[in-house]
Amino acid sequence: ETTAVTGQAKTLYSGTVPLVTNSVIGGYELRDPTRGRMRTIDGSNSRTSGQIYKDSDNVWGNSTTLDLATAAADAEYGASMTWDFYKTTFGRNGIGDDGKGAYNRVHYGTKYNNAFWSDACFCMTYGDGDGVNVGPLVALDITGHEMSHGVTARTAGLIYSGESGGLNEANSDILGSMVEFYANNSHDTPDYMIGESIVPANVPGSPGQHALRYMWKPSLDGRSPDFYVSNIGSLDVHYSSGVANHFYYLLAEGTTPKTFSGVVHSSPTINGASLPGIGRTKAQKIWYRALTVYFTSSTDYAAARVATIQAAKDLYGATSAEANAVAATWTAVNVL
Ligand code: ASN
Ligand code: ZN
Ligand code: CA
Repeated sequence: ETTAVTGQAKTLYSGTVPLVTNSVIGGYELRDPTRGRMRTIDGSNSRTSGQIYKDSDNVWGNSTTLDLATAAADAEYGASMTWDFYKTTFGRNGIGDDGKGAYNRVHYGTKYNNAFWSDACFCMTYGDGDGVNVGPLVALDITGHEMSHGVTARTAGLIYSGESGGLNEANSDILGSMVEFYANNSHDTPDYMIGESIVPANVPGSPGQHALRYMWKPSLDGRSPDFYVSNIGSLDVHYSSGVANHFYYLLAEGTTPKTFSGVVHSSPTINGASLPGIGRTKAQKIWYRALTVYFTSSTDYAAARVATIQAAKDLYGATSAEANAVAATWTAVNVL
């Protein structure tokens, strides 16, 4: 009893893009019957639940925060791209691999500077930001990040503290940025920064590139180590993630500096080693196989090294260049 139709989203960060919505009596609702009925609800600045977005002309938002449906358009678009990324790249049918769409809740609280996944509601929640440090937290890499927390919860179950917590966070940054590459949106071009679209250019203390995290050189955030240190598990999970983010960048792209979104990504290695990079297509397959087949709730950095090498051997052969590259790349970020 759903009727899929194509509408238009006038997003804040990704330009005007098509959206699949549901035709109902008197108009449309922001629910996608072709992607597990995933939908977006309006938090109305409260912290309790809200109502699904409805519209009379199937054009959602107006590309500015003045229209309350704009953040909803971004969230629904980001969730569609994330759904398609997992389906196309890994054959995964939604977060739980059961065809069921999660839901988005936007305009949560007042000036709320965060976004989060909840297993309890099987939903993503997005704040509007205070407009000084961050704007609405609904850009592609953020939606991909939050939905990937759902995938982690349904697969490896990495505990959200210590080294496993850093790997949990890194998984969300890694696959969130791969969503950005998958979408390849001309208004939010792909890169290895996390949250660059939501950080205003003039944010105090921002180190030039203006993002929350920098995968090729995590220390650009002023907090994350670039290389493994034995007490890394005592850091906040959003900083202990840096070493795995750095590993993934080097595995995919290598050490020759590359420019993404107009920013030169020049990545250090602990031993000065050069790495060629095996490309995103292979790197994401290796990472996802490790996550879904070998990682457990207590996987730490040493175990992640073993797991990703095994995943590469499974996919490309025991003596493959890819398996050797995984080992050499962990070594280059001091995970031995
Ligand atoms: N936005 C944060 C994250 O997904 C929320 C949190 O700290 N869990 O990592
Ligand atoms: Zn996270
Ligand atoms: Ca990004």
